[in-house]
Amino acid sequence: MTPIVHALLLLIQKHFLNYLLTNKLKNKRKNMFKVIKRMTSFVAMVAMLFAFTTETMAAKKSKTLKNTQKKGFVRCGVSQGLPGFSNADASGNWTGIDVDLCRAVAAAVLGDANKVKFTPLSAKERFTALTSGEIDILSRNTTWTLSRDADIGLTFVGVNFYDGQGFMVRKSSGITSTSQFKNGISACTNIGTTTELNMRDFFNSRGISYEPVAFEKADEVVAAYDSGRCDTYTTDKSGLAAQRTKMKNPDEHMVLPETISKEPLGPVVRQGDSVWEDIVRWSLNVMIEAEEYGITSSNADSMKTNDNPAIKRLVGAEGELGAAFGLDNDWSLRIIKQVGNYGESYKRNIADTGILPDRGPNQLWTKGGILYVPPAR
Ligand SMILES: N[C@@H](CCC(=O)N[C@@H](CS)C(=O)NCC(=O)O)C(=O)O
Repeated sequence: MTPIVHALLLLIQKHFLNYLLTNKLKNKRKNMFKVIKRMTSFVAMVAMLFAFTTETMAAKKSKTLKNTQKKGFVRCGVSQGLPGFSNADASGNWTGIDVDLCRAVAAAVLGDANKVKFTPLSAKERFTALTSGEIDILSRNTTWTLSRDADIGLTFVGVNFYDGQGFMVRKSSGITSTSQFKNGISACTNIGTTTELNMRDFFNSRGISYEPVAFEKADEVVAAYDSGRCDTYTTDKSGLAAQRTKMKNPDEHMVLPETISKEPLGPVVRQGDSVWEDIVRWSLNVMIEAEEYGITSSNADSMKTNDNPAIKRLVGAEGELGAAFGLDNDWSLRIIKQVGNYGESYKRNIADTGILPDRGPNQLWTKGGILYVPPAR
């Protein structure tokens, strides 16, 4: 029950008792006590009703939460295979930091991080899959831009990887900087991406003529570049590092030092369900803040008795953070225990796999990076 509702009920009770005492009933003490008794149980009933309604209100408000709980799994749109971000092994097990975000939401709303159905999507088809209702979270190395966010159907909830666009070339080309790019250069890339647009801006603003070679499927882009169809392969630098691992001879290629754009990658939800949007946003924030406070999948339970109230709140030992979303108070504890904090997820998926061992900007603000999330309180 919220403090406001509680205060309201006490006020009603007080006024009613005053009324009883100042009226004719004053003399009929026996009757009065009966009425007070009835009144008290009435107030208790109303209180229970209020408590029940406030708890279920959030769930009622969110059609997506209700449907997800009914279905028993989170419907998550991912890439068609990008190591470190969203990638399936031979048995169809998905891993990656984008995958972990969806697992975190499943742990929060369903109690089990494994209850996720992953839908691989090309860059071109990803937004339609979300707006048409095929998926409920798009967690697919997707850049947050004004036009995408302002799109009638889409809402970005945060950033889980700060990236920028780069270029890969064959070492044998002798190119070590984009300043050596010459007219007629051919560049392989994915259709339906910010990459295509940035590449156009980059070459046009420098007056360099270029030949775009674009494919819908990432594997086609990689294969085309790898077979020598293009002089350069351009995409997010994380993508270049990840796709390089798939090439015939990764050592024959290098990523040039220049970064030509800002690519803040993050999860997207359908516009119009603000409770669901909040759940996804705060599932991500919990992972980042847990790292900030040193809460890990292995020590989360023991943090329940920590002296720091901020830590206690994150593991559900203090406050009622879950109620605002219509969730229980262990929602965030489950995320940390089952999926881990952001640092654990980064290490497991991106650092230990050799994709990008250095966290760069994706380090906590307290350690010189730009990962800074609002407080969970
Ligand atoms: N971040 C950019 C690029 C996203 C993108 O689609 N990148 C490609 C190249 S790394 C990709 O994800 N490929 C994997 C796939 O299509 O499954 C965007 O949001 O437009």
